[in-house]
Amino acid sequence: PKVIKLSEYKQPDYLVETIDLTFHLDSTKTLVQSKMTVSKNTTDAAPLVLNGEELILKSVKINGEAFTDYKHDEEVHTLTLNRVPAGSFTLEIENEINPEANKTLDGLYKSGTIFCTQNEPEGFRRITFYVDRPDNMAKFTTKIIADKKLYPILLSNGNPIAKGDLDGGKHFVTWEDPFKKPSYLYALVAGDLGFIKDTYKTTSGRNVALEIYCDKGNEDKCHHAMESLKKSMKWDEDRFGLEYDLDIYMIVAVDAFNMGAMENKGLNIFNSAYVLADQKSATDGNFYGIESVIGHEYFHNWTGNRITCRDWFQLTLKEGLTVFRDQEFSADMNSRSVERIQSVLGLRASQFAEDAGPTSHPIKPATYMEINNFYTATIYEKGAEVIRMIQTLLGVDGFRRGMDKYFELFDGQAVRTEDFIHAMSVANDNFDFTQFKNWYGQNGTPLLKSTSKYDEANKRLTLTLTQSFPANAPKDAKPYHMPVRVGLIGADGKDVASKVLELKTPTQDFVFENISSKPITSVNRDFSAPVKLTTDLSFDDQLFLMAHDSDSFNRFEAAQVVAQKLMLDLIQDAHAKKPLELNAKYVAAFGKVLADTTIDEAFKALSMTIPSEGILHQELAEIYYPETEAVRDFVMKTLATAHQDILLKLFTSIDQKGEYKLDPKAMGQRDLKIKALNLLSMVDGDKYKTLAFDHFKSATNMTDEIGALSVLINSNSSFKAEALKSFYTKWKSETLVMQKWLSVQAVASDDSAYDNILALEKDSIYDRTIPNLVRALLGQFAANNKVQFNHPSGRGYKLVADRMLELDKLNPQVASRLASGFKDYSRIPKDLQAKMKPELDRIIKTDGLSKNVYEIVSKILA
Ligand code: B3K
Ligand code: ZN
Repeated sequence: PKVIKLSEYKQPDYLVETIDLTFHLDSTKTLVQSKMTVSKNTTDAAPLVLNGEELILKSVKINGEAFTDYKHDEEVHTLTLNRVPAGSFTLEIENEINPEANKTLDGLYKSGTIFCTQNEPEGFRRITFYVDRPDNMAKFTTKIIADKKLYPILLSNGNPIAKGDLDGGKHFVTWEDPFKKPSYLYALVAGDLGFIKDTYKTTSGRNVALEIYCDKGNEDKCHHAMESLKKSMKWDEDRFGLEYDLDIYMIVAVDAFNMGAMENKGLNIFNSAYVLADQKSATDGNFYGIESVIGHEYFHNWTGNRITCRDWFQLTLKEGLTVFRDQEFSADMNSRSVERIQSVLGLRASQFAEDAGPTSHPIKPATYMEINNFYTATIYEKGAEVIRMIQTLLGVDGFRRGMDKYFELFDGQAVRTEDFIHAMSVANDNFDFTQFKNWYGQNGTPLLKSTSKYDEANKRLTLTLTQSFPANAPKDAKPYHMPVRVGLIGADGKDVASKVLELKTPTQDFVFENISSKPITSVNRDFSAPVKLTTDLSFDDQLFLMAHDSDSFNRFEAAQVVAQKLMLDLIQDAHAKKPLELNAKYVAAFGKVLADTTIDEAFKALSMTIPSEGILHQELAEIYYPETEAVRDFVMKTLATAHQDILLKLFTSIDQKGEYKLDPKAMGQRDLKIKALNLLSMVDGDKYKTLAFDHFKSATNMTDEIGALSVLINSNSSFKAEALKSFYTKWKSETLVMQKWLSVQAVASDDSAYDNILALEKDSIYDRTIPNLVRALLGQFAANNKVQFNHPSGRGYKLVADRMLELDKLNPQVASRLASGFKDYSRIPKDLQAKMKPELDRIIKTDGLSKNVYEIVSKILA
């Protein structure tokens, strides 16, 4: 497949100014009529080349006359029109598509009985022939014609301007979007949908109609999404002075969707997992995720839609910025410190792993084969960290001035990351971002080392920060400009100094004067730079930070650093078949945190996090999967056995009889109970497994119900089978809940996971054309059941490779994401490599492989 390069960017030869679309909707034969005004955008003699994929061309007219001087090349997906008029002209095209046969879930397709679209990044070319790239911005109108009984609701972007009945039981609605937009933001929905309605009054007093659509019967599960939408609208006004700009905002929930949600102008389309929730069927994590994704798509209206990307290499311009905005929104709506810790844990689990592996790329890549492969943790989450660093360098007010400037300069345009940086700079006395821009073009997680020296005689502390690059960074990598937030803590636990240091050179000394006694250093507070930090702090210093750091992130982090170090040593012991022994000081410190009554429940629950297998694998030159799992189990069991009384007290003292609430306190309490139960279940004997089964049976909400079920499965309790069965009987008609049921079984650590997966695929609740179900079962197995996926027989590899190849024919985007399980290839033991390699070879040699899968697997094998 062809490699697309940023360095070869060229403006489009032709631009579309307006496009009027008419759809005659039909499940297998939809007629699309498009009428565009087109004008030339180059002085070169160039034909008009339109993108188009899987389209049946019916007719072409220019300025009202039939036009025949074209070539439709279905191999390379283009329609080339030769000798088109010199000035502006109208181009009319008719084509036919088959939405029901479209299982790629890109373009126009059917999710159940609902017609819907997904056009980012290159789906619009599956609807009609077009200059399908984000720097071509046009005004869209849409007339939808469909059977009135089957499809009473007809939606598209903008405002409805006409509607009426037609012959033959049909009706139509016409929509007009007053804002110019790229085709990737285009949307259409039709169906017999249920909905809820509300209104929002903007600061300037305009009323906006809010509508959320779903399958009939699910209306009651849309209220949390509606509340989240109103909160998002208010927050963007308060924090960034940004108001919504149309009279109507619609969200549609569908079951068949490739990702989380899509920010189409005025008509978001969502994976139903990010809309539908109620106490009984959704976890606290689901409620939290819905608020954040509703926010994310809403915030795109300004950062993405009003100002969009010039080309797809700029993806982080809208995604990194919008993730940063949704993280800040979540922090303001919930607990700021919990939000920060959770997002850093997420970054480390996915982005750090990605950045150290075969598909490592900078937040602004220079090349791609398939752009769908670049909707990654790096573009999104690391991108958000880069934006956060800009805010740390400029301050919250300076950052806001930069945002205002960004909209002042670029509203209505398709721009580059450099334009964003330019706005930030001019709004802040021309702040020099020259070196900071290295964050955009260099891959690999930077390493940061901190050491300190205290000079007693002069009451002076010198902190030395040293940055370096990981092995896979570019050969000519240049030092980063890093904001490093640092605190110095006195013996009484109080800060004696706190500031943001700017590290620009490979190594730099920072001097603090008038420090009366030797302090403990707290470095990279709030995770101010997305780096891997090592320090000269002793074990006791870390325990001191755990108890005293005023920065909640570093208080949390200290425990992780200690646990990680101990566990990495234990993994080597396990590999050498030495007996395992857990450091007693750590066991005691863990108990202190459990017993501390000054810590709130949410933070305590987080502090009970034992570094995940995935995090530990990142630190291993050669990955020992069973040893890592065994060590983690050993650590949890040792901690639990030592502290069972206090754990049990934590579990029983939180009373859940009152009203079900979704505030941070109530969510923290539920999380703490499950974390305590999970630890207790590791203790020998049946006592706590019975407790878990009781918790499962008496649960009145999904957080407790699925939490307890997963504890029963992980502890391989004798209640496991009964619990799984009763859960299935209770929930089998709710696909979102069944996805959870599949996942807990897919990640089960015992040998039965493999056979279970084969059986579950045959269950009537499973459907491989629904991405959520594939991800819940096979995606979870490949990514999060490391021991079973990497089974010495190689059966895990073969299963996932088989499914990838089957799915690649239906939905290459879903197939290519399953490949992530293979990304450890270069670091697994030789005997596993010998099993994995033939599967990777088999995939890459398959005829007709999508470029999605080809790109990822070829990088793994490189
Ligand atoms: N912009 C979309 C993602 C589209 C992914 C296409 N493979 C959702 C989001 O980031 O808000
Ligand atoms: Zn986004």
